[in-house]
Amino acid sequence: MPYSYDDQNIFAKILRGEIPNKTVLETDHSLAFHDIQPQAPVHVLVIPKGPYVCYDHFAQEASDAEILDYTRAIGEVCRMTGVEDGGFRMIANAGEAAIQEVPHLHVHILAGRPLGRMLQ
Ligand code: IU
Repeated sequence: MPYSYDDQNIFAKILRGEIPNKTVLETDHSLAFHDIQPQAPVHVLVIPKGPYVCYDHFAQEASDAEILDYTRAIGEVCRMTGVEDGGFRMIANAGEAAIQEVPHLHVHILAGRPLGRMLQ
């Protein structure tokens, strides 16, 4: 399925420096920042810098360097936020069924409280 990327989405504006963010980590191909409406004591979003709508789009079209960088950035944020001791949850919503609000791939990292047994 071909994906079409909207470069006016809010994360594209953050990446262009048009909107501020609370950065946790920046690498060559990835940016991690605090969610503006945190759902847990730790709620960080990790995004690739490239124009990818969702994980499927990213996996199909990103370079090996981007995929390696993004994967490692997510892991590093897990360590930096100190969430490994108590555990954490990673979520990436895609499309309407998952109620993806921002059409730029983002992984949520949630931690710091009991997160329940099941995804809602
Ligand atoms: P979703 O998976 O697309 O539903 O998540 C989008 C997230 O982006 C959500 O948790 C918002 O609070 C968050 N967010 C943000 O951090 N900064 C913004 O300017 C906007 C949304 I709009």
